[in-house]
Amino acid sequence: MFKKILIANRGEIALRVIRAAREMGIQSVAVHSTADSDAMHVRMADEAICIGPPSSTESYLSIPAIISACEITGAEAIHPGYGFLSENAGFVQIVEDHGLKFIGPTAEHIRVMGDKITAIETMKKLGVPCVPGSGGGVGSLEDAYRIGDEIGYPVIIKATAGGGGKGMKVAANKGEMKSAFQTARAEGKSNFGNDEVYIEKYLTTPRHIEIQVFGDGKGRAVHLGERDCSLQRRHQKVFEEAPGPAIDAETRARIGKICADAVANIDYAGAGTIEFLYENGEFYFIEMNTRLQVEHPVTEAVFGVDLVREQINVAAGLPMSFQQEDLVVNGHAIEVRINAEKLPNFSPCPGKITQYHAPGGLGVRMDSALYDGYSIPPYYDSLIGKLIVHAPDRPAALARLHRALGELIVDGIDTTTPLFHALLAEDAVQTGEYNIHWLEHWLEENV
Ligand code: MV4
Repeated sequence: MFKKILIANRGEIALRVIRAAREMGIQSVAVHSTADSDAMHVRMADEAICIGPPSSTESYLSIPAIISACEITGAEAIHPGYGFLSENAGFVQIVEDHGLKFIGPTAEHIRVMGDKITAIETMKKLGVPCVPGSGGGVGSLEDAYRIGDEIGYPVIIKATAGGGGKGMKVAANKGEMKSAFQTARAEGKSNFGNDEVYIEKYLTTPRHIEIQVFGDGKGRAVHLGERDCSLQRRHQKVFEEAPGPAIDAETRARIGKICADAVANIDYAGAGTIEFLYENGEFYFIEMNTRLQVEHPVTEAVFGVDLVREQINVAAGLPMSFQQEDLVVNGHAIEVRINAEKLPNFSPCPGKITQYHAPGGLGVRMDSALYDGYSIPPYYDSLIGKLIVHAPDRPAALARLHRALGELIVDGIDTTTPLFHALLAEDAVQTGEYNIHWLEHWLEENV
């Protein structure tokens, strides 16, 4: 096992990794920008090292600075958290070239899944159900029209390098194809330096269901069920739950086995998430994330596992601590993302926290790097906390979420907390009868 690992991240996820490391007897090294000298991850780690100025590109994204920090401190492995360098195949290659271990999948797996066309090709070959569509890249408008006729409208044109909703355009009919195709290409080019696009049948009212998978890198893999993350605003998740309200045990076992077998087949190592759209009882693969996700705690809660401990174990060459038969859903978990944002526009709201009180009690977990008197810097993501509740069933989890939100105090700035109080009063949230468009429509009418 490693003696010392470096965490190439900040905020709550850095604390999450430091905590797992400490329980495993592993020393932790925090890295930070000059804007984060007073950040909690710097205080909580065994060692901390400044790697650059506030701008992420010159600090948390600076590969030379992070590799140097490993060399200076003697850290043997790097946990990337989520965001930043977590899905950067070039970074993984450099880490390994320096004799260090990346706590995550191989550079090759990250590269294949990072390009959506190669991800779909790979998953299709592995027997994972995909959206009807072009399969490969579509290079000309003529080909786009031909595929539109074949699969039928509406269709969606997606940039292979896309993300966050950029480089994605719907064509409701033939007449909209030209502009949608050209815009998707142009957005791919300008946002990601890649104008390759593909086409899929546009699913009008799906849910976003993602399957958590975990592999040992040696041909063994398991699934840890699904998360329903349909409640999103502008492609940012705000409320996530496990199990999915629309998924029963048989469905979970069936799609879960498909996903676990797929990643076992490619010797996938560590945590991964296979994203699907789910409509009329059918799953349609859309993309795979090769990182630990923000919402991983709801899966940890219902399966009673520590995914970060498992990631570190597997990176060190040890086996996973569970087999598929050990993994049984227990109860229901919900996560809400507390962002430093001001409603109604969700505008970033950094500033000084004059008072912070985390909720507690049975079945409540608050993952946050906040403390009384902390000043949230304006340079980074607005996520300041994740409130996760776990209870025997969904109604009890909703009640517990209501109770825990009532205990949360974050004074001095605006947060998304009022949104969750309002959402909990909605029938659709209480019944779980929502899809990927529900929140956007609700916000238009209510916020
Ligand atoms: C789709 C889709 C409908 N049909 N693909 C949005 C982001 C990207 N990750 C995939 N996205 C979508 N792909 C087909 N064939 C609808 C969306 C979509 C969406 C997906 C998940 C959660 C929220 C969403 C909001 C708008 C559109």
